[in-house]
Amino acid sequence: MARPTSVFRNEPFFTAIFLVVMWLKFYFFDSSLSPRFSLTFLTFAGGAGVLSCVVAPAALLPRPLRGPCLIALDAALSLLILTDALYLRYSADLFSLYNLGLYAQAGDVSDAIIALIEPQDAKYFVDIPFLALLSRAISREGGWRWLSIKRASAALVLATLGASCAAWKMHSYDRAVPGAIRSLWDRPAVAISVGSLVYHAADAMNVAGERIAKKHYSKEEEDELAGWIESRAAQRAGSRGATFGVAAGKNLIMIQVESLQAFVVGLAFGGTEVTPNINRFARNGIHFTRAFNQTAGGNSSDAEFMSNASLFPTAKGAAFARFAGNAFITLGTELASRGYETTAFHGDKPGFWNRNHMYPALGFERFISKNEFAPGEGIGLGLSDRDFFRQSLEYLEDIKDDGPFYAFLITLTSHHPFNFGAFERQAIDIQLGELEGTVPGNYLRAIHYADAQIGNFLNGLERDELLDNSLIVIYGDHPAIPRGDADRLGALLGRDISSAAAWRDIQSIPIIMRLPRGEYAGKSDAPAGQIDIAPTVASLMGFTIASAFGEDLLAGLGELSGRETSEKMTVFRNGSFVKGYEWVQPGDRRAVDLRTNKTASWSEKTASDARQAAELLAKSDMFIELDMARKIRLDYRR
Ligand code: GP9
Ligand code: MN
Repeated sequence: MARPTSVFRNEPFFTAIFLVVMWLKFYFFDSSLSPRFSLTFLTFAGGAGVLSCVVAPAALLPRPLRGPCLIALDAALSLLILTDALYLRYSADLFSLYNLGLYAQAGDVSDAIIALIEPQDAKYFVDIPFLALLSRAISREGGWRWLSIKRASAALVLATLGASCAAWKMHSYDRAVPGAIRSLWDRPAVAISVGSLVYHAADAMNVAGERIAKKHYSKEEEDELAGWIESRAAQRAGSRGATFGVAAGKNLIMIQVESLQAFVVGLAFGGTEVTPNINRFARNGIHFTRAFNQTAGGNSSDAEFMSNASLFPTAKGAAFARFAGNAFITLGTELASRGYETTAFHGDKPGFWNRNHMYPALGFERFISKNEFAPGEGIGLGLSDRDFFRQSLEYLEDIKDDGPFYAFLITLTSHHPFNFGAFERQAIDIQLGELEGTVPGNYLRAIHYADAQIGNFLNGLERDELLDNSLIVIYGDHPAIPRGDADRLGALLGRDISSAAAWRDIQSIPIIMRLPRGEYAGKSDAPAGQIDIAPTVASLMGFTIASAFGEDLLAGLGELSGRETSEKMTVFRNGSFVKGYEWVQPGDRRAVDLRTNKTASWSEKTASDARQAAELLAKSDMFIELDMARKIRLDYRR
C-alpha cells in the first residue's frame, strides 16, 4: 500500500501547478506579441483547452514515466515558445509546421537565429528544474496515482473539454475573419487574436488534416502527367508568335498592384482621371482588356504564385503556406539561370503569406521586405507605396549596371479598407463628393494615390534609362470592392452590376505589358487570366515555362494577332470559367453571355469544356502535390 502523501507532493497538485505554469508562460509570450493582445475569457479557455489536451494523455502513462514525460513536455513547449520568439525577432513571424526544415534549406541562418537569443528568454525555462524536483519528490513518496477506469475517464473528459474550448475559440475567430484559420496568412496576427497555443493547434490541425486527406497518385498517373506537361511544352515551342523573344536580354520589372481592378483604368471621376499614369502606361503597352483574377484562398499570394509559376492556386489554404518546400519552374528560376539578378520587393513583414519561405522556391535570390527597407512612412499594413517605390528605384539604380535583372514589386497601400488617413491629400487628391466616406470612394482615393506612386516610379525608370531597357508588366492582384457595395459601385459606373454575370465581369483586373519604346502597343481582347502572365512574359523574353498551366497570350490570340479568341478558356479555382464571352458555371449547369447577361444554352460542348476545366485544375493540384517540377527533368529550354 502506498504511503499517505503530503498535500503538495501528489499528482493532482503537480498537474495543477504544471497547467498554471505552462499557461502563464504562453500568456507572457502572447502579451509580448503586441499591446493589442487582450485576454478575453474565450482566449483564456482556448489556451487552457489546448494545454489540457496535450497534458491529459500523460495521465494514462505508467507511473514511473509520468513525471519525466511531463517534464519533457514542459521543455518541448518552452522550446516552442523560444522558437516563436526567435522567429519573431528574425522575420516578424511565428514558427509553422509547414516550414519545418525550410530554414536549413534556405541557407545558413541558424547562426543568425541563435545570435538572437536574449538573457530574458531564460524565463521560459526557469520552472523546469523546480518541477523536476517536485516530480522526483512525488515519485519518492509514491504520489503518482495508479491507473484506473476513473482516472482514464477523467483524462478523457479533460481532453474533450479542452478540445471543445480550443475549437470554440478557433470557430469564433474564423467567423470573425473567414478563412484565417485555414490560411494563417499573418501568423502573428492570428496569435494576437487567439493566443499562440490555439494558433499552433490550428497549424498542427491544418498539417495533419492535409496528411490524412492527401491524395495518392499511381505511378501511371504520374507518368501521364509528366507526358502531358512535356507535350504541352513541345506544343508551346511550336506555336510561337511574332513577338517571341522581342524583349530577350531586357530587364523584367513586374508590378503587382494591390486591389487594382480594371474598371478604374480610363475612368474619370469628378473631372479627375483616377489612374492617369496607368492609363498612359496602358496606351504604350499591350493592354489585355479582358483579364480575370483567378485567385483563391491565398489572395495576393495566389496572384504572385500564378504570375510567376503559372500554376493554379491550391483548392484549400494557400500554396504559399503549404508548398514553400517545393521546387518550381518560374520566371525567377528561368531568368536566374540566364544570369539575371532576381529580387522581390514588398513593404510588409517578410512572413506575411509565408513569402520569406516561398520566394526562394519561386526563384528570387533576394527578398527586400519591410525588414530590409529603411524605415519610412508607414500606411496601413506597411511601408507606403511612395517610400516603397522610392527605395526600390534606388536599389535598381544600384544594380542596373551589374547585368540584367528581374524586379518583382508588390504594392501595398491600396489595401482594403482603403481609408488610411495618411494619403498625401494636398498633393494628390480626388474630389469624391457624395462618395466621400464610402468604400468605393475610399478605393478611388487609394488607387489614385497608388497610381501617382507608380507614375513617379515610371518617371524614375525613364530618367535612369531603364524604361526602354526593360519589359514592364503591371497587373492587379484581386478585386477591391466587396459585393455589399455593388449598388454604390454600379451608380458610380452608371451600370447595373447587380446580376452575378455583371459582377463577374466587373471584377476583372488589368494586365498590361510594356515593351521597350512602347513597341507592339495595342489592346488585346483575348480572355486572359493571371495564370497567363508568366508564359506570355517568358515568350516575350524568348523562353518558355515548361510547366505553365496558362497560355502565351501573344501566340496568336486576340485582336492584336487577329486570331479567334473563342477557344481560349480562363479557368477559376471553383471550376467555373470564361470562354470567349461566356461565363460557365458547371456546378449550376449554367452558361451566361457576359455582354448581354443572357443565359446561353448548355450543350454537350459546354459539358466537355467543363470537364476540361476540372481536369486542368486537378492536374495543377497533382503537379504541386507531387512536387513534379523537382521530379521531372524536362529539356524545357529548347
Ligand atoms: C500583405 C499584402 C496584402 O502583405 O500583400 O495581402 P492580401 O490581404 O491582399 O492578400
Ligand atoms: Mn492583395
